Amino acid sequence: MLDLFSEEAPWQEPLAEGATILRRRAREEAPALIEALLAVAQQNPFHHRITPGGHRMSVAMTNCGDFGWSSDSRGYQYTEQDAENGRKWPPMPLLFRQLALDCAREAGFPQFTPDACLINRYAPGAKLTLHQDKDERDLRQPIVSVSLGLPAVFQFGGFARGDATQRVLLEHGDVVVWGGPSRLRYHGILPLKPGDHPLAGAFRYNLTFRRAF
Ligand SMILES: O=C(O)CCC(=O)C(=O)O
Ligand SMILES: [Mn+2]
Repeated sequence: MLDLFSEEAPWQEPLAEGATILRRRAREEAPALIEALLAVAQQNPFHHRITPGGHRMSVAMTNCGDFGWSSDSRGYQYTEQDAENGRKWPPMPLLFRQLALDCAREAGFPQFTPDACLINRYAPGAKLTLHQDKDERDLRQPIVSVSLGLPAVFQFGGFARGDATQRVLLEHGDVVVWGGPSRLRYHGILPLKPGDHPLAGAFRYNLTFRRAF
């Protein structure tokens, strides 16, 4: 299929102090990223986790890297194994690691060393309510988030759940990096609208790179 935008160079949009959108930054790598994440999911399938409050999450998740994030009735945690099957998480593909390092550096965080990558899969209607990423030990390390497939509305708020939020559309290949003074900002994803993406079909995928320990 002819893609009129494939030659478009990536550009940066500041979101807040310490938070930047790298528009289209991962577009070139996207086919390989999707292939690699599907390979991870073949080794360790997507699951809908249960929140500590007993709700089934609408987003399906898996992980790769030394540690993986998950949720169950006891709370949120990073573990070396998937509690679902007792197996170690698949290794983080080199392509993932390199992209995360490059994006972090371009956004002003040259010291980023991710040890975990959470892979989210959104089907139509799936959402992530406003939350902070705060289960990581060293909050000086940023979060690097890569959007693939169908577009979604990202909410980026303040330091209390009720603070006003910015709403930004994240499209295929967009990368958001937040750290420093923005590291603990609330953020979320509004319910995904149905669609058909040439590479991802009915889904949106999101990779978040983190330093867990
Ligand atoms: O899907 C996204 O863009 C955000 C994901 C996120 O905030 C998370 O997994 O903690
Ligand atoms: Mn998050």
